[in-house]
Amino acid sequence: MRMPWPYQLRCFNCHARYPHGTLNYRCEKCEGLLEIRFHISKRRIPWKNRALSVWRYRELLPIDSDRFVTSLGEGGTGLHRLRRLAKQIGLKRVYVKNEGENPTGSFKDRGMTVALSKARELGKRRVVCASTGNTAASLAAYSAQAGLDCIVFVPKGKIAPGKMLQVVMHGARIVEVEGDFDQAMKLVVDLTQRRNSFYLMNSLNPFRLEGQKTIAFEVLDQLEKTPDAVVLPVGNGGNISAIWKGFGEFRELGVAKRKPRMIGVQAEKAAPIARAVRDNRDTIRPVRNPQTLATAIRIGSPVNWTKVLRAIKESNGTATTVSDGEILTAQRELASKEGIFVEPASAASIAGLKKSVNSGDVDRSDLIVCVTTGHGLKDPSIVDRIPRPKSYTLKITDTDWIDRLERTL
Ligand code: AN7
Repeated sequence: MRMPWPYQLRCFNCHARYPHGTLNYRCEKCEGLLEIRFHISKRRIPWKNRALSVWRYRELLPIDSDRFVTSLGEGGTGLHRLRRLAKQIGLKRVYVKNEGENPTGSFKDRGMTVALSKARELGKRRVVCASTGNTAASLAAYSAQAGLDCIVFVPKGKIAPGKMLQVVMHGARIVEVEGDFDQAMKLVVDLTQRRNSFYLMNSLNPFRLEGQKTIAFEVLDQLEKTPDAVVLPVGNGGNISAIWKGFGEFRELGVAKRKPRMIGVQAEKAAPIARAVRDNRDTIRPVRNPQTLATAIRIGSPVNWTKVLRAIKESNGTATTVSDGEILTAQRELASKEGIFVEPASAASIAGLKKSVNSGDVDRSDLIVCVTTGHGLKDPSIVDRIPRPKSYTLKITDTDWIDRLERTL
């Protein structure tokens, strides 16, 4: 495979530059977030004949040698056109980029394949993250393949059962923090700052975001045009920032002529980004003790907030909030009207889209892509929160059961 195009590590805030192998997660001068900057070349695009996947875009991924690549076949997820639900919402062209189709059932796999390959390139043996569940599940799987020590910090009792099962099954070491995600995140940042041997795999690690930007590349390649808006759930804000970066790079390359508006969706009681956007502030106020049944996005102090606010502003986008009830309704509608089963955090994108139509942030003629970030089977606990459908008991001695069944339909 070909080598990547030249790239640099740069401060998102003050633009200070750092060597590739830096062990910092923030700028030494101003504490800003770091990002990867490619020198994008307008040469012929080398990936046209490769299958849709994260590694299709090899030249735009910051991995120096293929020797260390760890992959489970991530990316290449479906872009599904909604018909019945789109009509109900009153829109003509709505697509779902269904990231639940990734190997561990969430978009995190895109970032993990790249960041874990980087960790191996840097000679790291021990990887660590704080997580509301999906990052931990993904990191555990990729670490298993690579044979690295994996330690995950999770808020005790606050992650979905399916995600916990994945972490256990893949053999990660689990630290259950008696607190929420934001507190777990602080502990992990502290740990990785004090001990260089622990490599941080949260989205503060800019290599993660490089994998996740391929969502934008794939959407452009699948649609063959630029959507008017991309709607997705926001927790720590890594994904919305990464996708925005991806659209920017394809624009620079000349593959796309335009860029979409980015619309972030948060749960009402865990909405520091949406509040800042609503109040037109350029900083966030962390939410203490955030609450939502969408545990994946139960985050009050998003580490990537500077990148998120810039993505929303530059794209002329916005952010909105949805209630837990609206999330559950959207989850069931997507499953029962379109055959797509996503976890509650992901359904927030659909709930947020409805809100945006009603508020006029989205036009009825717009071409929309909702990113559904994780699979519905991740969180079976939801079964207790939805009305059970009627079920029938059948005695096998009944002779007229077919007639009786027909009468109930
Ligand atoms: C399904 O796993 O933060 O805004 O620790 O699992 O990039 O944080 C998960 C986040 C959306 C929010 N949808 O993405 C974690 C974690 C699902 C998620 C998000 C998450 P970011």
